[in-house]
Amino acid sequence: MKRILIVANRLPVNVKIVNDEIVFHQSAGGLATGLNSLEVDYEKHWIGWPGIYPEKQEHKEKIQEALEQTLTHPVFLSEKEVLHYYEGFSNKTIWPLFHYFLEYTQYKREFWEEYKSVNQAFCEEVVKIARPDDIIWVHDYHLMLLPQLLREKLPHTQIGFFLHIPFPSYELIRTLPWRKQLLEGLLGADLVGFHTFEYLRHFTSAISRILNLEPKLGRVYNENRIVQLDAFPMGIDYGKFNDASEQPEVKGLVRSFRENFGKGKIILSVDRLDYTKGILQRLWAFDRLLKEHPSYKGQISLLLLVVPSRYNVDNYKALKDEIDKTVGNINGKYTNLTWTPIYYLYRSVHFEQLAAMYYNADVALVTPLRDGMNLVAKEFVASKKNEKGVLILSEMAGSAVELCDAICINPNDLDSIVRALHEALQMPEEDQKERMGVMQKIIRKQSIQKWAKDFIAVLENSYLRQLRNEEKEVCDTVKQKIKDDYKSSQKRLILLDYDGTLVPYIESPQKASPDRDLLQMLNDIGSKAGSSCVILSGRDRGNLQKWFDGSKVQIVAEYGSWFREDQQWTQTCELSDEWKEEILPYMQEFVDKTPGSFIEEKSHSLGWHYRKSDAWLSNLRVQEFMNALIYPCTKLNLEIIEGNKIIEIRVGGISKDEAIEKWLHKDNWDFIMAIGDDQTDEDMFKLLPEKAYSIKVGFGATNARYNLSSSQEVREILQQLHE
Ligand code: GDG
Repeated sequence: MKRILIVANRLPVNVKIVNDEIVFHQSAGGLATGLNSLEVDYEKHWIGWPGIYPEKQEHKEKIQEALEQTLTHPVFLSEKEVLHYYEGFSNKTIWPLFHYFLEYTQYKREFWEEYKSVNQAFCEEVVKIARPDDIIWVHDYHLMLLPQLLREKLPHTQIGFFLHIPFPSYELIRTLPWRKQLLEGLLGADLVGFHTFEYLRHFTSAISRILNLEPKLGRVYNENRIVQLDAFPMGIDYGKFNDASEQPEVKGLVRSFRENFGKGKIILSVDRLDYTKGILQRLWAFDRLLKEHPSYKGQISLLLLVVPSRYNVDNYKALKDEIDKTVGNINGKYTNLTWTPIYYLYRSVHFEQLAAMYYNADVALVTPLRDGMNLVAKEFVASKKNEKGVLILSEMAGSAVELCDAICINPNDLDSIVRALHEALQMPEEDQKERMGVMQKIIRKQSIQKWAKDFIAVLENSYLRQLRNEEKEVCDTVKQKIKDDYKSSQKRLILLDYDGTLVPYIESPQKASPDRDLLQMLNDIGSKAGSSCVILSGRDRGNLQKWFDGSKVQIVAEYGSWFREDQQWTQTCELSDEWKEEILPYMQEFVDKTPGSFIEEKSHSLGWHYRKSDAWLSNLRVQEFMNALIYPCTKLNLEIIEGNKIIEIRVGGISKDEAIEKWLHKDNWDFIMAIGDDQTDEDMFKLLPEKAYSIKVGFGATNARYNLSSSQEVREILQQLHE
C-alpha cells in the first residue's frame, strides 16, 4: 500500500506519563480528518514532537513502541531545543515576522542555530522511516528547512510543503538574516502550497528577488528541479459542524445556553490567545458600541473564549494581562444585577460545547490583525444549520477571500467594527439567511477533504512532471554515449553558445571572459583533425576576437552578422547603423529610470542589460520598453529580442540560422552536438538533424533533446571529449 508521511511540529496525539505508565489519546484535528478522506488508500504515518520530555530512556522507548502501533513516530526534543527552536525561532522570529509584527521579531543567532539542528533531527527521523515511493508532506513554519534537507537525502521522493500562516511581503522577509536559507529550504519540495494567492504572490516575489529565480505560471526551475507553487485554501469538516446541532449532547447544551442568556443576542469570539487575533481591538470596539449605542445595554453579550497558548512567550503573558484588564474594565463599567456584558472563558472547551456556542451565537466577531486562513469563521458558518447568524470577518484573514458575504472589516478601524456590529445586530433574518446560504455553499465545497485531495493530486502531478524532466537530463549514460560517439566519429561539429553556456552569467558582461582552462580546452577540440568547434554569440566581434585571438575555434558573432573562419572575419551582409541614433535616446531613458541597467553597443545591435536591477522594477520596465520601442523598431525594420536579462535591438533579417545552416552543410558530419541556453538557441536546436545531440543549459520547455543544469556541466562534457 502506498504510504503518506505527515511531518509536523506536533503529533496529533497527547502523551502523558501517569504513575510510570504511558497514557495517550489521539486528537483528531482538521488535518487528520482531511487526510483520512483521501480516496486512494494510503497508509498514513505521522512524524512529530510528542509534546513531553521523558527523562528516562525506558519511557522514551515505551512511548515510541506505543505510538508506533498507531503509525505515529515521535521526534524527542530537549527542553533547550524547544526553548530555542519552538518558542524561539518559530514563535519569536517567524511567527511575528510573517504576521507583520516586526516590533516583536527577534533575530537571534542561537534561535536560528537550534532551528537548523531541530530541522536536521526531523530529517533524520523521516529518513529512518521513509521508503522510496512514499509521499512526504511537511507542514508549517516550524519546518521550513526540512524539504531541502530531505531532498539531499532522498533525491527522488515526492515531497510537499504546506504553509499554514501568511507568507508576508518581500519588505518583511528581507529583514531576516536567514531569508535565503529559509526560501531554499522550501524549494526542496516538489510542491509548496499556501492558503491564498496573495501569499503565493509574496513568495514568488521573494524567491525572484532573494534567490534570483524566475517563477512563471506557478512553477519555478530550481537548478535541475521543477517546483510547483499553488494556493490551496484549507477548509473544514463541513458535515461534522453542520450536523453537530442534531447530536443529543449538543442539543442539550444549546438549550441550557439559551436559558442562561435569555432573549439577549450573543456575539461570539473564539481564538487561541495570540496578539495576531485582534482580541483587544474586538474588546475596544465592543466597549465603543455600548457607549455609542446605549440601547444595546442589557440586550447583547459578548461570549469571549480565549484558548491558552504559548504562555511561555512574554508577549503572550502581557497580552493575557491586557485582555484580563480590559474585560474587567468593561464589565466593571456596565454590569448590573441582571446583565453581564462579557462572559470571559480562558480555557479550551470540548467540541460539543464549541458547537453549541457556534449554533447559539447571533454574531461571530472574527477580527484578526493577520491570519493565514482562520478556521473559526468557517466553522461558525458551517454550524448554522438554520442559516441564521451573521459573520463579521477581518479582511486580513485568509478566509475573507472565500467568505465574501461576511461583513468585512479592517481590524485597525474600530469604527468599522462598531458599524459592522450594529449592522449585524440589526440585520433582518432574510438577509442573514441569504448571506449564510451563499457562504455555506462555498465552504461545503471547499472542505478539508477537498483541500487534502487537491494538494496530493497536484503533488503527484508535479512529481510526474519532474520525472519527465529528469528523463531529458544528461545522465551518466548519455554522457558516456556522447563520448563514445565522439571518439568513434571522423567528422565532428560542435556548436556552442557563449554566455550562460560556456560561462555563467555575471553582473557585468565585460567580465565574463573565458579562463585559461576553457580557452585551452576549446582550442584543443577545435584543433583536432576533422573537428570544428564553433562559438555562436550575440557578442561584439571585437570582444570575441580579443578573447579568442589565435584560438582554433570558429566564431559567429553578433547573432550571425559576422563570422570568423580560420582566423578570417567576414561580414555576412552590409548593414547600416544609422538607426542607432534614433533608438539610443529611447533606451537611455530606460537606463535613467531603471537603476542598475545599462546599454551595450555592438556593431549592429544595442543591448539593454538589466541583470543588476530590481527584479520587480525591471519586469515592469521590460513591458514599458517593449511598448515604447515596438513602433520605432517596426518603422526602422529592427528586431527586438528578449534574452536572459537583456533586450537586444538589431537590424532585421540577421540571425544565427544562416551561419548554422552554413556549418551544417559544410561537411558530412557524423557527430553533431549543439549546446545553448537561451531563446535564440532554440532556433538552432530546430535546425539540427534528428541524431544530433542538442542540449539546453537550464530547465524548461525546449526544442533540445537534453537538458543540463549549468555551464560547469557543459565543461565536464567538453572535457571528456578532449581527454
Ligand atoms: C493556524 C493559522 C490557519 C479553538 N478553540 C477551541 C477549539 N479551537 C479550534 C477551532 C479551530 C482551531 O482551533 C483554530 O484554528 P484557526 O484557523 O482559527 O487558528 P490557528 O490555531 O491560529 O491556526 C490559521 C490554521 O492554522 C489552519 O491552517 O487557519 O490562520 O494561524 O479549528 O475550532 N477547539 C475546541 N475547543 C476549543 O476551546 N474543541
